[in-house]
Amino acid sequence: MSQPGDYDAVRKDIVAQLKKPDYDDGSAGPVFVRLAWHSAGTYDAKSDTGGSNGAGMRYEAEGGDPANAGLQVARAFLEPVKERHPWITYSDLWTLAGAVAVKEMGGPDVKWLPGRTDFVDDSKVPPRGRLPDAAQGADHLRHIFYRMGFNDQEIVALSGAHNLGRGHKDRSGFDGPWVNNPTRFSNQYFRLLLNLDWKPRTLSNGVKQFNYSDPDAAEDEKEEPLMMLPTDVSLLSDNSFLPWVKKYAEDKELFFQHFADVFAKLLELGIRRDDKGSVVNTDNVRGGYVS
Ligand code: HIF
Repeated sequence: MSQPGDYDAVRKDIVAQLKKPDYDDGSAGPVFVRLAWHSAGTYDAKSDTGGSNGAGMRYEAEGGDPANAGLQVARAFLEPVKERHPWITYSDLWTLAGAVAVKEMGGPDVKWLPGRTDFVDDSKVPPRGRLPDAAQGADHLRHIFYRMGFNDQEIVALSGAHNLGRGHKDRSGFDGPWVNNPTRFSNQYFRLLLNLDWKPRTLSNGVKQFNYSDPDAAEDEKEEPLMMLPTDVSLLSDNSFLPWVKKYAEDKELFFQHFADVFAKLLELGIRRDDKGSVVNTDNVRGGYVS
């Protein structure tokens, strides 16, 4: 049990939880990043609802959303950290785990601030349907991410997180990693998106994605194909998105800077702070705090 406010102790324990030799590609990092993003990505700027404040995924209404399939694994991996530091809220823990995972996998420092509170019941959980549908295209991406308050450059910078992890047939129905080393943060996603010959594929479950297999690999050395979602590929055929894909493919430093900024912005959606950094809008947490 650490002192309340000792976020460095929490960070350390999150790092310890990342190593998972028997899970996926050996790291819980990617699924932590997805947990952090899905907790924040329900934000709607107009109604000022949703976002990471509240940790609504603890409730069936949000946690059971098919868009969140698989994230119970990430939440379970973080449970021992919560047990060791019971003073931290789930909403802080899940967002911090995303920032720590990006850094540990070789990515930039994502600025993270504490102070989120957890809903005491499910009455404030945002409606389902706010997270993106990977089967769609550029218009849909704008619809979803403009709603949160992002612009086109930010949408592309965020997209670089698909350098991490993989699609799982038993979660989203998509299958495979985006890059060869899916636990290392880099700008490889953009380089592969631009440079490989992505072929449409319909999987046995009917899901449509894009695949790439090395045509020169010998039959017995064939690696698992790489994949792109329809939303990823849509970045290539959009005049406003494409220039950013090219910039980030060429300039890893620029991508890292922009990603750090935009991921930090994502984790802060819907959270208002005073000039000391304390969260002031706990009023949307009916009944006060749970931690
Ligand atoms: Fe993902 N994303 N995401 N995503 N995502 C999946 C997996 C990850 C979208 C769909 C999917 C972002 C945007 C979008 C990560 C991080 C981010 C999967 C596969 C789908 C279908 C889930 C599974 O089967 O396990 C769509 C349509 C998005 C709009 C562009 C963010 C920018 C890229 C915001 C983001 O940070 C991560 C990490 C994973 C890998 C999870 C894993 O368990 O390995």
